[in-house]
Amino acid sequence: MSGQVQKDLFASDASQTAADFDFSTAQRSAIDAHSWIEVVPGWLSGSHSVFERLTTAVPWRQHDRRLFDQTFREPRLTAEYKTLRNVPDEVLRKAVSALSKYYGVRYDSVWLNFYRHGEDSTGWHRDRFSCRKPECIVPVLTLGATRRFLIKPRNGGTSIAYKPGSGDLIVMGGRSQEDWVHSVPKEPGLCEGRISINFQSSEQAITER
Ligand SMILES: O=C(O)CCC(=O)C(=O)O
Repeated sequence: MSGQVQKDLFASDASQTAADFDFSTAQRSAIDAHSWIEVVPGWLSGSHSVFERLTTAVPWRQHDRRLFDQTFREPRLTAEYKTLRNVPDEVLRKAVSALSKYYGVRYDSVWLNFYRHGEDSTGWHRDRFSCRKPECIVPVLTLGATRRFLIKPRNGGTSIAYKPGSGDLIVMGGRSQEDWVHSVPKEPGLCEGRISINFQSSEQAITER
């Protein structure tokens, strides 16, 4: 199908939701000699309806985290599905298959984040639960509001900013979990929520959080 975008219609919501199984909009950029970011704009169309469904279907929880001997309430809600058949939306289960096929990594669990508004955020970190190998491929799908996604060298340096909108994929590859850290900073005044879905593979990682 040269020059034509192949959309795979998901059975659950065929008129609304489709993923670009050809990844025809994918743009990969090296961020250093060993790490890359791939942006796939508009990978999932109909993403706002998936966002709406997940806000109510997922058992969101707010966790306490320990950092430097202090406990703090994480400013976002999260959930994890360690078994794909429990993922409460067929669109996401199909997304897992599409990503596994395209990137050659068997994704077998998903971690979800719900940033309810601009005061929710996540600080600089590596995805240690998605990646324990020197090189990994970690896709993150955005649903809902556009938020800034920043990535900067772990040893210091200037950050690179991405602005994934609803349905866009950001894929961190190569040594981007080893040599880089990423964050989603607060955006005061923003009322709209954002869900991000982090696709995990036990081939690449440990699974306990
Ligand atoms: O929300 C995002 O885009 C990033 C999520 C993330 O890095 C994480 O869950 O560890």
